[in-house]
Amino acid sequence: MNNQSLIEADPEIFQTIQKESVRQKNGLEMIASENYASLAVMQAQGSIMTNKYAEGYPHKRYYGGCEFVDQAEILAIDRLKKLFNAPFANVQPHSGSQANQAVFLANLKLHDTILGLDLSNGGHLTHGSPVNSSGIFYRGATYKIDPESEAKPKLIIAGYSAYPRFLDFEKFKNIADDVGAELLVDMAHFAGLVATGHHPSPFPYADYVTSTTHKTLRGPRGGIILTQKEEKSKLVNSRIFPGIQGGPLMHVIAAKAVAFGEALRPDFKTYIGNVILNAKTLSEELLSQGFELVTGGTDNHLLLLDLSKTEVTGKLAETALDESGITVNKNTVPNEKRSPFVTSGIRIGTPALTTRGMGPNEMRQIGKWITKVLKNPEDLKVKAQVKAEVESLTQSFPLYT
Ligand code: DSN
Repeated sequence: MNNQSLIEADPEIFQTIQKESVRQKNGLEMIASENYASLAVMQAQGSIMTNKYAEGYPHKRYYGGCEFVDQAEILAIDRLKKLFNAPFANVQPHSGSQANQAVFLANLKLHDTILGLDLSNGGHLTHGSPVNSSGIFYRGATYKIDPESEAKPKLIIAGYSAYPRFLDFEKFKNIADDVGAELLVDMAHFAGLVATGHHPSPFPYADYVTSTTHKTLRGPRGGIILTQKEEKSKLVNSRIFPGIQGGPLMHVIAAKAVAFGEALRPDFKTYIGNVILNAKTLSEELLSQGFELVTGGTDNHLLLLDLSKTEVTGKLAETALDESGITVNKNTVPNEKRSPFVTSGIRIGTPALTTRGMGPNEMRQIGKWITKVLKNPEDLKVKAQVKAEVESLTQSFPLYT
């Protein structure tokens, strides 16, 4: 058996991980869907639980030797139920995409209609986009921020990847009831806000709630499904396994349990409050510098800079900021005129920097740097200077010490 450590066994991969570690430490991570998982989460995720097959659910497995992975999965389920005050939880989805697929498989037949937020208005690929299985197996109809739709869907999805305000779940539920549709809330982006009472809860309105676990929830990469009714929970459980997945990733489930335990602690509520305060502070700074924001500000962890009236595209902004040590992603904005590869906006989030301990003072400074770079996106000197200042700031907020 090979007991060599990574540095000896595979120096090439070791080096790439080292380089990524330096990149994460020296830069400002502002992609709204990213965060820094705790050391404890990463230890669980990197543990020997990865060796175990456990198809099935706790106490009903298709393999022997599952007594300890059962304990881990039961802890994850119990903590998750407590976190969202939900009676039924599935912690096995490998990702948010698979969590959504299981809900579709539980409720839809081939070519039934899904109604989801339009991608260019901040929606998500898995909500019925024609290039995703949700739009290939089913008919993807879309609504926009101004919600007029003629579709007669079987399933309505409330959720987004780029929208800076709260969602009104009661209204969604009323519309779903009117057309006889089920309501799925995909809270991947704002799950941490819901867990801490900083965003209204999808319950009691949603029939199904899906999420990822690595964004504002700050856990390992993965997905979850919550339900309120036993028969719905049984149905989606069977759609995850054996429907679309085989063996659950027990190391990831152990890490989910750790993350849910962390999110149940009072300091997580303080953390999410600071994420929102930071997003609001950064929004105010950028508005005061003359930028436009989609919806004029934010209530959550992200903001969308609308560059459509400027010469600077989202693509150029993303590249120029990246060269200055600030990582964001280009994003379409409502009524987008440019292609999805170019776009007229950038999405900026505060979860990761808040985990690092940054606060309003740093957000104001970052707003000034973003302004400087976006006013001079081709100026190598400006970008080098901002990068040096960014690096100097990050030294005061160490990661994984
Ligand atoms: N890729 C995620 C995001 O950036 O929002 C959604 O899956």
